[in-house]
Amino acid sequence: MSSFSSHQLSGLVGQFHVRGTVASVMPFGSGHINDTYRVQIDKPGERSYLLQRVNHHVFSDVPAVMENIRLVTGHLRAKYRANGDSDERLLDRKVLTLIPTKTDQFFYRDEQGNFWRMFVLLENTRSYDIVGTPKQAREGGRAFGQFQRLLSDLDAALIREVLPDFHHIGRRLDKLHRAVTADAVQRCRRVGEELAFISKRERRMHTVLQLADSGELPVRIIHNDTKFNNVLLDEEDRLQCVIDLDTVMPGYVAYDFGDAIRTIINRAAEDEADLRRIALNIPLFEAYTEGYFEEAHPFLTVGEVDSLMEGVLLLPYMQAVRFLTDFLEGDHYFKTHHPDHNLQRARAQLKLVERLEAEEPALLGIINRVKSRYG
Ligand code: A2G
Repeated sequence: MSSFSSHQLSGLVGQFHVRGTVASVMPFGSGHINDTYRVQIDKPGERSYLLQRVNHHVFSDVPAVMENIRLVTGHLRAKYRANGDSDERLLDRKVLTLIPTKTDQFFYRDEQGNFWRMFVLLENTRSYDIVGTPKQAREGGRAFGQFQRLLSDLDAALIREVLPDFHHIGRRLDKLHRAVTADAVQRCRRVGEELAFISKRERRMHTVLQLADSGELPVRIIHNDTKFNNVLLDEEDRLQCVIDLDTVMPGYVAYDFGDAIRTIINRAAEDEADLRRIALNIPLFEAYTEGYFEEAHPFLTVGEVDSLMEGVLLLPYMQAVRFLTDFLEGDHYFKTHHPDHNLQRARAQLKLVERLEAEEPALLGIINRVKSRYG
C-alpha cells in the first residue's frame, strides 16, 4: 500500500461530509486492488467510515465505476424499501452507503490524480477469508443469490463494462500466452508444469462461453468478485451486506457461483503455500448451494442451473491464469507480499481445480438435489 501521512489522510477525510472530528485513520482489510482505511471519529457513538483510494491503474475510468455503484446501491435500496424496510439506519446495514464530498461528488480527486471515496463503515460486522461453518456458507449463498435477484430487473445496459471481458476466459488465456511469449522478467522457465496443466484444460474451460454463445445463458448484472470476504455477517453470522461493488457488471451467474465456491469450499487460504492443505469442505458447498437457491430459484433458468458446475471449475482456473500472467509480467496488477506470491497463488488455485475435478460427480449431485426441491 502506498503510504500517506496521517496528516494527508485526515485532510482527505475533510473533503467528505463526515460528522465530527477525526480520531484516527488506520489501514483496513486484505484487498488485492484498492487501499482501504478505517476512519474513527472522535466522539463516542458516532459512526465510523471507510476511506478508499481506488486503484486507477486497474480501473481506468473511476467515474464510471462510481456511477455503476451509485446505480446499483440506489436500486438495491429502492427494492428493500419496496419490500417494507423503512428504517434508514437498518437499510444502511443492508446496502453500502456512499458519503458525498462537500462538493456533492461521489469521489474526490487529489493533486496527484488519486481517486478517493468514502463509505459508512458497518459496525459489529465481520468478513472471513476462510469459511468456518455451514451457517456462514449458507448466508454467503443467500447474500449473492439475493444480490442477483434484486438486480435482476435493473437494465443491464445501464451498467458500464468498466473492466471489459473481465471473466472472458479466451481473452485471459490470450493474455497469458502473450506474457509467455514476451517473458518480460525471465520467469517462464519456472512455470512449465503450470502451463501444461492449464493448456490441458483449455477446451473444457470454454464451456460457459459456448453456452452463452448458443443463447442458453441470459446476461445478468452480477457481482463479479464473490469471494466470501466480500460478504459482511453480524456477530451471530447473519447476513448484513454485500461489499466491494467495483466489478458489478453484466455477466453470467455461473461466474459468481464459481468464484464464491472457490473461496468457500477450500479449507486453505487462496494463496496457501503447502498444497497438501488444499482440501475440499463439501458440507460448506452444500450449505452455500442451499442458501443460493433459496434466493435465486425464482429467476434461474434451466440453462443457468446446468452451467453452475462449469463455473465452479472455471473460476479457480481463471484465477490461476490471472495470477500466473501477473507473475510472468512482473507483478503489476495484484498487490503481492513477497516475490513469488503470484506464483504461489496460481499453484494453490490450480491444486484447487484438481481437487474439484476429482469431486465433480459429488458436487453435481448436490446441485441437482438442491435444485429438485424447487421443482
Ligand atoms: O482479487 C481481486 O479482488 C480481483 N479484483 C478479483 O477479480 C480476484 O482476482 C480477487 C482474487 O482474490 C479485480 O481484479 C478488480
